[in-house]
Amino acid sequence: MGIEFTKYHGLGNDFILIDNRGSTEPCLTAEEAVRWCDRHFGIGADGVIFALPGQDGTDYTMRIFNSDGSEPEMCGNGIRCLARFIADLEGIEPNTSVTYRIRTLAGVMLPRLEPDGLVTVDMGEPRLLAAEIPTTLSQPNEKVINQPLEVAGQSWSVTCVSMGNPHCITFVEDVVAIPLAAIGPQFECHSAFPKKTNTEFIQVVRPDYLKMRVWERGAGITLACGTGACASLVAAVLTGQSDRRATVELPGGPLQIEWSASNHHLYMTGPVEKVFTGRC
Ligand code: ZDP
Repeated sequence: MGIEFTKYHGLGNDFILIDNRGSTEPCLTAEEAVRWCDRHFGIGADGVIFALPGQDGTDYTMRIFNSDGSEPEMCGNGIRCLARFIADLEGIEPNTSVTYRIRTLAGVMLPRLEPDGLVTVDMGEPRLLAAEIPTTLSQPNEKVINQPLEVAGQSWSVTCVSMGNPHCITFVEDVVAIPLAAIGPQFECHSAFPKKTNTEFIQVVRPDYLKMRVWERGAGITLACGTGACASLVAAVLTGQSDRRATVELPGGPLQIEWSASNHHLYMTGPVEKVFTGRC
């Protein structure tokens, strides 16, 4: 008995995937998801993702709980994992090219399994206005680019981008030197972010190569964050520091990110791996 699950990860950002095609509501409560994500008392993961039936012309719906039980609008690495999970459920041969239309709380996303095993996701357009992030760092209909933010007794110059979920990006000389565990929570819960925020520190190594460390809203330090990598490339382009196509190196490995100049969508390409299946 129990519920069958499969663990996948994208660059070490790990998720418990559940076949929830039989119902439009997730089969776990937020509290159960917290217990399943616990790395000592549970399965261990950065989040739980449910593959629900599609609606309004989409193939599937994605819902996700963070490891603290909060529900984010979107999840970049998670939607790559979801695409592979669905292909496995549907019995699609490995290395077949297939695109899914996935409904999320941030709109429709299009992950595509590539013949080489990588997954590319059309993440849609970034949102840049303060009201859309949301943040009070600028007037509601203005962008937040290199704005000062007081955290831990220091003034940081931050740029904010929404990929459906909120991101606050700070450019630094050396990402290794940032005391992430100490300051991450203070960015996440700063009063300037009414829905809290994901927090990325970026070191521009070259215009086509960025290094990133992340403190995720509701999950803390993770090895990778797909929406964060996309938001960070947008911030780097807006501040004149990078090309529209770059490699973003995360602790768990590299993602390829492109901000299309023609349709303004973000395209994220990276790996997915299945870890194991179990029952809980
Ligand atoms: O916005 C949030 O609350 C994030 N913690 C959601 C998860 C983001 C993720 N790491 C990603 O890859 O985009 C899954």
